[in-house]
Amino acid sequence: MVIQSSSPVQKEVILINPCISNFFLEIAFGAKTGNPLPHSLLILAALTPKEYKVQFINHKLFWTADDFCEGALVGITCLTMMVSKAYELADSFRAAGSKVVLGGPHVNALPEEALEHADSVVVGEAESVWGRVIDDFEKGRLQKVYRGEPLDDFFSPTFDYLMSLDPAVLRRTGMHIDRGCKYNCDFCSRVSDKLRFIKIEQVVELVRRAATAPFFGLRQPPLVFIADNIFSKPAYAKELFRALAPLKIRWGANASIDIGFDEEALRLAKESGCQAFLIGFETIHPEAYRKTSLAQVRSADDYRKAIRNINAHRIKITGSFIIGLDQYTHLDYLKLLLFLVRARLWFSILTILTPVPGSALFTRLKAEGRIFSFDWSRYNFLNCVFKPKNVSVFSVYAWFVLIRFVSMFFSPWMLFFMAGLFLSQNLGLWLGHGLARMFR
Ligand code: B12
Repeated sequence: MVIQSSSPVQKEVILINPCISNFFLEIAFGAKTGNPLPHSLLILAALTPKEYKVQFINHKLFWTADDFCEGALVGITCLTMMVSKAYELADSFRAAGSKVVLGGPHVNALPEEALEHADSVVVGEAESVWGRVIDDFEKGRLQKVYRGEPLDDFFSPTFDYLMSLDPAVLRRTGMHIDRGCKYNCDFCSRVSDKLRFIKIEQVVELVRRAATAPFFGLRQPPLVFIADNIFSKPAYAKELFRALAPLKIRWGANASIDIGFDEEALRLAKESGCQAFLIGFETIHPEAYRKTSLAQVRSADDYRKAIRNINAHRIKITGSFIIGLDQYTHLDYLKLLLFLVRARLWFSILTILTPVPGSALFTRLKAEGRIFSFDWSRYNFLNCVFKPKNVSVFSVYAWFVLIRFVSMFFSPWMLFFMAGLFLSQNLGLWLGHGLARMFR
């Protein structure tokens, strides 16, 4: 997708979210997530001076030599699974005579590697440094590394820009509400852990605006809150739910399992239009993570209690589980399979443990000599790139396929949802792409 904003002046910033290095996965992930424009790029656009023409390029599959222009400032956001493609694009833009700046979780973890393909890298959050990057670009003195600080009020500088966007774009990209996380799971690699929230009045204004987007005369689909965990700070979450209630929207968000034990939070969430939570259960051994090991959660049975409580408020649950954790033996995989069969989840997500650079897991497994592939294009959560502790790599794949396949039949919405999404999005995507190319 390419979105262009019109401006008479020719100074240009090109902001790119690359596609996944594997073509088939790109199509599958696109069908699953709809490839929303990442907030990082919206933020960079918001912080770019008005006289610049800003062009977004999101998951563009096919590139021609004409796409690589000279004289522009090119910013590319990098997740690990996309970084090989990002480096390829960066090399081509630099060869054509543009300047390239890389940022995002992968670059944050491995800036030296990224610098082999870029003029500059931004380590950390961009809000405090993007203005300086632009200024240095104009003066022809780009530095190698810019270190961004996590600002307390990280959101106000981008608020007006977001409010000026087409409500349909706002709705599709989701509502960003927090930064950081109160947990510190070893497999996670966010850029900053410092927990901060957007002012509730700002969230409400954005939601109001997004709610005005037309949706083919139909009722709008639920709005997604882009949060690591909407229940990071229960007091904030409850205040937000109260403020959302009068807006009569429907919404969904990531949440942690502790919300399942807070009756007031569940009631307020439902009254404010909550339809579903995505909960990272990760493992049937709750003691493995602070996020899942609570006074109320000592075993997989306690998970079931939380699931029942949430379902009792007519809120659906998508449960996310990881295959390949060190604690798992064959018996545990069997228990996980049985858990998913009995859990009555609306939808379940299963991924293979992946030690992304920047995570504590990456540092530990690397030090233990257990990572056998550093080919980042394989870091897509469907490959096992390390030697598991108690079972073989083959067993990890075998359990992954078996559990995924069997659990699918016990979560009927999963079949329905996947088929619907796959058909509608891919037809739309391919038709749109074809038409766009024909009329170019
Ligand atoms: C929301 C989210 C999603 C949403 C995306 C929605 C959207 N509109 O973007 C959805 C659900 C689609 C999603 C999917 C996936 N996600 Co996700 N997601 C997140 C989450 C929770 C927040 C991301 C976000 O918007 N943060 C806010 C933005 C503003 O922060 P940021 O991206 O870090 O950007 C800042 C800086 O990094 C920097 N920056 C970033 N890019 C650039 C570029 C330049 C040029 C510059 C100068 C600066 C810069 O400036 C920004 C502003 O300060 C993060 C966790 C986290 N907190 O980061 C995981 C996270 C990004 N996701 C992750 C993963 C693994 C995935 C999936 C692969 C999961 C899966 N198995 O399906 C898929 C990928 C699908 C795809 N095609 O992209 C990992 C990435 C790890 C890695 N190193 O690659 C993260 C970090 C979580 C984790 N477990 O570690 N995700």
